[in-house]
Amino acid sequence: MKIQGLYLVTDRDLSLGRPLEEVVRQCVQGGVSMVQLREKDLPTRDFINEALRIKAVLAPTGVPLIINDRVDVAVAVEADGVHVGQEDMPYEMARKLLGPEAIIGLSVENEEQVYEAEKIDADYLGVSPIFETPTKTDTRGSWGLSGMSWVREHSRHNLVAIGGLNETNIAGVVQAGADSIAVVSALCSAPDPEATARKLSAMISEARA
Ligand code: TZP
Ligand code: MG
Repeated sequence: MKIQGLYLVTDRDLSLGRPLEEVVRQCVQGGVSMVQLREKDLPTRDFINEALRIKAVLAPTGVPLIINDRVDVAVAVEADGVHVGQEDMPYEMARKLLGPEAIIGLSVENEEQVYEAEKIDADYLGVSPIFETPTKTDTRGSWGLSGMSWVREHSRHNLVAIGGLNETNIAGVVQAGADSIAVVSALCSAPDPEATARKLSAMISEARA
């Protein structure tokens, strides 16, 4: 499966008090092609209920719902896939639980992890972080544009760039080899998420052309 375009990763706390369903709906209206529900401290029951609400928003649009970290939640709500980090459930186990059709993404934070990921059939790698970002501070270093190009040269996978991305820099990241651009704050905190999604999507298409 080809992964491309603009990828929304949610953050309720950065959504300016608006219901997450509303932000997601507007972003999809503006052209987001994938949505990852990312909740770091919701109780499981609340996470599941929220996932079901977001799933209902996405169902008529065909935009896939990806669950961050929690393979159990992805199975429970029959999400389209899961995004796992290097300390989450190993790819092979997640694949076994979710089945051959699920979209499974894996974060890579250094060169060794990129080489390691050549052995698995992940649907995409999350190249993380491209730039340092206040949205996620437990990172060790950042890839930068030269790192993005390095990953493109050494990986056979679809590449989703994440971290500090917005309208000022996404064209360069696409030109450096990203198939898809994932953003949290640039969309969740946008005064008009639909207009911003439309603008960022167009920038990605133009940079690829
Ligand atoms: N993983 C790596 S950086 C990041 C995640 C979830 C946060 C990106 O947030 P923002 O606001 O798009 O910089
Ligand atoms: Mg994780």
